[in-house]
Amino acid sequence: MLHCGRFTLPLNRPLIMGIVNVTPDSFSDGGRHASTAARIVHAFRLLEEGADILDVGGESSRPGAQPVDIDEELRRVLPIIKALQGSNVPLSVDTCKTEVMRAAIDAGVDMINDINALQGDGALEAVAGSNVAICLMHRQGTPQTMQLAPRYADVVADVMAFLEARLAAAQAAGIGRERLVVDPGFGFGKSLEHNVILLREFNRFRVLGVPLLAGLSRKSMLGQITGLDVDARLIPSVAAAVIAAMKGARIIRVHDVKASKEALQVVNAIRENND
Ligand code: 9MG
Repeated sequence: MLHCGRFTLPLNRPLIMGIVNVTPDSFSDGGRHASTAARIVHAFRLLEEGADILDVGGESSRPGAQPVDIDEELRRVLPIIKALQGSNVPLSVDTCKTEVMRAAIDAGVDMINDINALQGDGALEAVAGSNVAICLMHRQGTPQTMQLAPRYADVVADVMAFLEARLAAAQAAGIGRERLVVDPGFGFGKSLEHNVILLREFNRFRVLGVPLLAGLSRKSMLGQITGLDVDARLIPSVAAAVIAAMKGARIIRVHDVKASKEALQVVNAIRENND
């Protein structure tokens, strides 16, 4: 079970987290859902397709993306969060900014997805007193620098040690384990080889004892493997989601909810209960 704001989520099958980008420069939809109204329509479509959680993000984290200021990020995400409040689905906000976390929690989100693993000033304190779930993700570097020269002594061991340390920091700040999720952060300061090893060895992260989230949807590692452009990566994305689910991921972050959901129905049918 994951305690996630207004919800207690069973994790006996992998959940689908649908991505709602509210950015003009996200790598995978290139600002296609331009207006707030269009993004809300898009979010409701993801719900119809079977998303279990929606993840709303106002700052792109693609390699090379430029940071946005707090006011702009709030201007992007808050209208979407408010519009989705009545939809009875857990809402996550994808942000590293403490002020955005606080405002989103006040607006009623159920989860914080922080690609900086609550290392920002005041971030642990901002979420500790709430009841939201938190995804702690590993990354090396920042979106501006992360793909320049990623280096690890042992990528699985290094990522594991980081996630262990962030879990300990979160718990020391008063955040119960039942609210915590971890994610090795595919594509965040990782070469193709690092990403491949992380996915191959994904099940090793289960030793951390909290639910695992995997985000592989349309990522460049899939383009490097297949030679396909970002818009043509549906099948590789679904394949990666299936692999992650088979190796123990409990939340899969995707753009293509319908296709991922159908593929995971097959995974669920053949998975053993404790797989
Ligand atoms: C915001 N964002 C982009 N990619 C992501 C991933 O792989 N995991 C998580 N938790 N967030 C992501």
